[in-house]
Amino acid sequence: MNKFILYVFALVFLIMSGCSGEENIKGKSNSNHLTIGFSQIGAESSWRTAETESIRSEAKKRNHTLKFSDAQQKQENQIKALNAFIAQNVDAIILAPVVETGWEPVLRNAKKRNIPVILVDRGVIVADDSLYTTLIATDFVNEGRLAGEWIIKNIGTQANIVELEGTPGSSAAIDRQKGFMQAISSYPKLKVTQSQTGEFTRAKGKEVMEAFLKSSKDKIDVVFAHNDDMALGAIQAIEEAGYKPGVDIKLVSVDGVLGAFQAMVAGKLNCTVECNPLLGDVAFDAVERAVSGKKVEKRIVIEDRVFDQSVAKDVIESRKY
Ligand code: GYE
Repeated sequence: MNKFILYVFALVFLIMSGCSGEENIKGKSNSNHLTIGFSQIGAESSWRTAETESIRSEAKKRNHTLKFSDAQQKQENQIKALNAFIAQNVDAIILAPVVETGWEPVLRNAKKRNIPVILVDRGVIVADDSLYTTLIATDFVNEGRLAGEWIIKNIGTQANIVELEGTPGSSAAIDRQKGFMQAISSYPKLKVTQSQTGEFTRAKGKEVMEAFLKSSKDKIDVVFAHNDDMALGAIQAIEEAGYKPGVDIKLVSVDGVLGAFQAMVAGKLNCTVECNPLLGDVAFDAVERAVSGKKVEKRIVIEDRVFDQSVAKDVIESRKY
C-alpha cells in the first residue's frame, strides 16, 4: 500500500513537472542546452570585436551551441543568415541589425516558426514590435547628447565642428547625430561645418578626416566621431597634416574602447562616451527566458558614462574592452 501511494505521488509529480512553466514554447522540456543563431554585422570596429567575443564566450559558458554568421556589413547577408537559422529550426536568434529598416519579412518568418529574436546593440523600425522579443542596447540619442554637452562644458559655445558619421542607415549613427544636434542646437556659434560617413572604421575615419582637412575653408576646432575607431583614424590624419590632436583640434567620440583610453592618456583624444559592448550575459538571460516562455522586457537599456582625459589614467587599468 505504501509503495502504491509512493507510485501515485511519483506519477503526479512527473505529470506536474511536465506541465510546469519550465517547459519551453518549442516543447523542448528538460533541455538546458540551446542552439542559437547569431547574425553579427561584421568586424568594423574594436567595439564590435568585443561584442562578438562577449556573446561567443557567454554561449560557451552556458553550454549552448552558437551558430555564428558574419554579414560583412551587408543586410542581405544578415537576411540570408536569419532565413538559414529559421530553416534549421534554431531555438532563438540573436541579431545585431546593420541598418534600421527592411527587417519585417524575415522577422515575420521567425515569428511564424515561433523563434524568438533578441536584438542586440542596434535597433530596428518595424510597424509591429511583436516581431522581436527585446532590444538590448545603450541609448544612442543620449550618447550623442552627452558628447555635445561635454563640448559645451569643456570647449565652449563657439567652435567649428566636423562630424564623422557611422554606417548610413544604422540606428547608432542616426540617433547619435540626433542627440548631438539636440545638445548643441541652442548655440548658433557651435556649428557642424562638415559631416560625412566614416563607416565606423579607422581607415575610413582617417580618409574622411584627410579630406575635411584639405577642403575646409574654416578652421576645424573639434571632431565629433560616432565611434572611437574613426576618431583614432582622424588622430592619425591630424598628425600627418602637422597638427596636434587633442590640442589644436579636439576630438570627442563614442564607445570607450581601450584604444580610446590610451589616446586620452597620451593627450590625443579629449573625451569618449562609453557604450558597453559586453552584452553576452544580458543577451543569454533574455534568450533563456524567451525560450522558456517567460516575460522579457521589450527594451533593456545599458547605461552609458562619460570619460575624459581627467580620469583616463585612473581608470584605464580597469577597462574590460
Ligand atoms: O558604436 C561602433 C560599431 O552598433 C553600438 O557599431 C554599435 C556601434 C559602435 O561598429 O563602434
